Amino acid sequence: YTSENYPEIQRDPRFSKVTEEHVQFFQDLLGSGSAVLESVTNDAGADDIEPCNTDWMKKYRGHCKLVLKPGSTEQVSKILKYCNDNMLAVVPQGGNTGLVGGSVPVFDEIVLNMSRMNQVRDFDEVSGVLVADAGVILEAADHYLAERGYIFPLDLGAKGSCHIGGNVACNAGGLRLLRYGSLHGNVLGIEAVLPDGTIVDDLFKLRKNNTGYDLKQLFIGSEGTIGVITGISIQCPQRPKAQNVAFFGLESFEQCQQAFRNAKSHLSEILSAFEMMDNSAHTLVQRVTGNKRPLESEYPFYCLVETSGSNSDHDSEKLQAFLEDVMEQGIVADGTLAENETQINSLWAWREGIAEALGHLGGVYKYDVSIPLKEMYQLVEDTRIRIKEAGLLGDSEEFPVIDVVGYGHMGDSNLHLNVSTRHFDKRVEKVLEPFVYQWIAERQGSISAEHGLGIAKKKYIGYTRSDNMIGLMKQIKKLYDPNGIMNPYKYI
Ligand code: FAD
Ligand code: S2G
Ligand code: ZN
Repeated sequence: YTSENYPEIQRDPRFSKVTEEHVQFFQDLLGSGSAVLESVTNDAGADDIEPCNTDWMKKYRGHCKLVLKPGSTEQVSKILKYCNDNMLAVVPQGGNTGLVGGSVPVFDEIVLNMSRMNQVRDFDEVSGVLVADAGVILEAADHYLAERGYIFPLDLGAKGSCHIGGNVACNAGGLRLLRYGSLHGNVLGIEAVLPDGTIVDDLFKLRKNNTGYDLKQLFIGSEGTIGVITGISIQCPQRPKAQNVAFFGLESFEQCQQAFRNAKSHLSEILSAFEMMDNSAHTLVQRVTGNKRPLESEYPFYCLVETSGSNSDHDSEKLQAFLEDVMEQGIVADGTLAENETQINSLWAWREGIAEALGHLGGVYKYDVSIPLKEMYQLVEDTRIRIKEAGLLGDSEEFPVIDVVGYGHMGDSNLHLNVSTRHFDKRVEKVLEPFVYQWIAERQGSISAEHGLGIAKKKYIGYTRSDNMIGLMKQIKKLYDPNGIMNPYKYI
């Protein structure tokens, strides 16, 4: 049978269906409590399984009948070896906040959910190296570090639910990549399990370790397709003592670029985030939250600038000079500076709350892309014209597109083009795909900046990667997962 989202995908007949005998094996291994949720022997378990079958956007829905929640790396190893020997397909799952349909089954794949492996294993207070289970929730990891004067080098709107293992599996970017860099640089070690049960024991805590191929890098961004990440060790920076946030209104994207350049030169090492949103995004957040906007008048663009440093007097001095400069030069039309932590959080909420607000309004077509900065906003304008020409912009049942919005991590040249609609509608999808991907390919951009490929972008990877590179990736996949049981139908 086929998946409703992707009728062209057929269930792979090589994969077994889960039987009562399989369920028995897993209950003997994990105990028959909450570590095994199943609706094979009776339908009663179906309700408990439902949340693992549907993604955060409620856009992708699988039909798994068995969710396994291992409590140790050993158990993961035994589970995967059994699944590999019995041709049972597996979807590794963290917090299920991924946005490309990678974390839920396409058909009846077993969900291997990491939420029970949620312990901090070790923390070195001098070096700042944290070793933790993959199932630790990002916000919990950051709270643990905050108590010790450190910060997790990643922050994103899903922090309350996503797992650090899922973050690593997606190579998530987020709101502070500009300051702390990518997980490819911060992750020092990985523990993972391959489908044949082999344990990848590479949990080093060293910043430097030049002893052979750096295989852990393969797991960062692998989206559950070559193994299950069970533990990570990560270099965590000192938590900044001083934090400031400024929120600006600007008349053009050209001025956003000038403000960014100015921020880099004035703020330099204390600049920790530079986010952009257009008025369409800002307006939809206001429509959903009902909150009063930070600035009186409306502007076509808004930027949120954050500084993080060790001395608030020094930082305020730099920030003051920056603010005066961008105001005097007329680069920004208006702005506000947070006076305290509450105002910092409320300004951030206008940026972090965009995804939530769009989800609240109905269906969203999300395009997380990297574009050379000069043209970053042009895609939003070209898409808005295309949607209008198709006659789909109307915020009504018949013309379901509410608006086309653009926001994102300007510091990383990462745009989040989101087409907000009353409901998912194939007419909208046909206008957008492959148009958006062709547009990106013509500018040597990336069709996925940080959210990964999942199932949503599997068929579009060729717009960014060459056949040669895709071929080399498939060789790696074949080497580590020869039976193809790991997160099938997705990625490459
Ligand atoms: P899941 O969603 O459960 O899984 C994601 C993928 O990783 C799947 O393919 C899954 O199979 C695989 N996986 C999960 N755990 C493991 C494991 N232990 N071993 C192997 N594979 C595994 N992303 C950004 O990059 N930047 C953002 O700014 C950002 N903001 C977001 C804001 C909101 C409100 C939301 C809902 C999402 C946002 N995201 C963002 C998406 C983000 O990538 C995911 O939320 C997160 O990184 C995935 O972690 P998770 O634990 O939820 O993984
Ligand atoms: C962000 C969240 C998901 C989206 O807010 O930075 O990564 O595209 C996004 O709304
Ligand atoms: Zn993002």
